[in-house]
Amino acid sequence: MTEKLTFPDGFLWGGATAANQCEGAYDADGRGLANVDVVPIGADRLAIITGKKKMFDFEEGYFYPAKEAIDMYHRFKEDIALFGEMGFKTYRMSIAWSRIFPKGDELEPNEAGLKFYEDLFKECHKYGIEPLVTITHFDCPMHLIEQYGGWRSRKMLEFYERLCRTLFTRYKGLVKYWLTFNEINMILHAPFMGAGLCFEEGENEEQVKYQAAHHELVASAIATKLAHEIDPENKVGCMLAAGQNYPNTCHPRDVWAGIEEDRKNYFFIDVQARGEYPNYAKTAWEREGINVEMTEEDLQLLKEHTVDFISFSYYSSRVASGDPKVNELTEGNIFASLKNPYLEASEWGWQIDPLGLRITLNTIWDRYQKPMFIVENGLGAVDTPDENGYVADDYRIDYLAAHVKAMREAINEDGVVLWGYTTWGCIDLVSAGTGEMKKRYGFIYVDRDNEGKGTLKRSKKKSFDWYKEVVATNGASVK
Ligand code: P53
Repeated sequence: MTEKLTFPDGFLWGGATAANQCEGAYDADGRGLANVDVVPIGADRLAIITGKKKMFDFEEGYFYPAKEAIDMYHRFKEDIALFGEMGFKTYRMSIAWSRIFPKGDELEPNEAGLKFYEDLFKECHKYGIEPLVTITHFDCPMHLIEQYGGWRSRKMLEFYERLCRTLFTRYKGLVKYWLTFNEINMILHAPFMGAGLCFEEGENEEQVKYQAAHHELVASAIATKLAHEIDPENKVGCMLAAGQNYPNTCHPRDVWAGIEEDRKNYFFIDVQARGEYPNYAKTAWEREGINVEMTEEDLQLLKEHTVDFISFSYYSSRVASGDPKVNELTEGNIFASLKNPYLEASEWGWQIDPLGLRITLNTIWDRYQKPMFIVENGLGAVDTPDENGYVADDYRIDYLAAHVKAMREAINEDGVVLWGYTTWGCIDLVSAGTGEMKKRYGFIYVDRDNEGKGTLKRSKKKSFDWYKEVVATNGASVK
């Protein structure tokens, strides 16, 4: 029997970006300041995004790449035309909260911000591109952080609800796919970037993080409820930074460590997809003296308003060990992982594992039986353009082709349900982890460097035509 090379009809091929990493125009048309604006490139970035060092405004001596980013705010028509040329069926992007509510706690939205996204969505539809909107991709208005402490405060439920109601009402008919929080598990790893959290000396950080996580989970349930009420056509998804943990050896204690590490991440999706806090979390909180305040009404919202689909980012698998001596060696990364001797790694040390994507798809499917959407995948690499801005990025094509095959196998051979695939940073943009421009993911090259120099000119890489063919043949061109 010959292998089936195409994807299911209507499969949503596309690309993904996030507002703060591409829009720039950080103070245009009434936009307010956000946490994602004040994270500089350089040595202090990790301490700032993890909430260990406070930076609440721009400071002398730092460069803030999000201020201008790739200026998509002013160039979205050109950029969406290029997405259209590649045949995108969907474009995943995010809303900058502080364009809509500059401080976050106003009662009335900023019309200029609403108009910007309305124009952008209409531009997508011109090319038959269905927008897939992340309501919050790491961003939180600075005023909400200074005034209320970000997601540690229950007040956030009210502000987030107002944001969602405004978006669902205004964009009814223009948008039907929504994600509530980008990489919701990032709150554990980069709490300032993920949820506007900073810690005080001597504070129980785990307690603060899980209380904030509870607020986000309830906010996500409220958003799901509202989305369905306002337009029954709406589909709402959760979003996980995924990647299976493999045991470092077949020693049972390493297998157990892998399960425990995975649970730290699936914890969020267990609540969003199944509607209840899992027992392993409740017992762990009790053991560790973590007391998360929640009401009966919260629990009912979580129960009744689970997500329609599960989306995730996948770059790499991870390796976990139950041996304390082995673990000592790996502290300090956002996502600590041991080296996998069977895998090669990117220039930034991210281990490349296409079969890991098939494993992850199957694990998530087995756990939840809800449709899935891969909303980020790709290779961050150094690109060297020729004088015309052309990059022969065969390494990126190889990475993506291998992952496309892995998901095709998961669909056609294993029977998982997958709605679509959006590659990360379909146009070069600022790296979230490092703040660099040099770490590029795009099919479209953008002339800008780590110091903010460059013309911002867009040009097509080799992968541009490659992806166009993949979309046009519904995957069959990948052999
Ligand atoms: P960058 C770490 C691990 C996994 C996903 O990341 C991550 C991160 C943060 O660095 O974030 C997602 O830009 C995120 C995007 C981000 C992308 O992965 O560090 O949703 O905003 O840009 C890639 O190479």
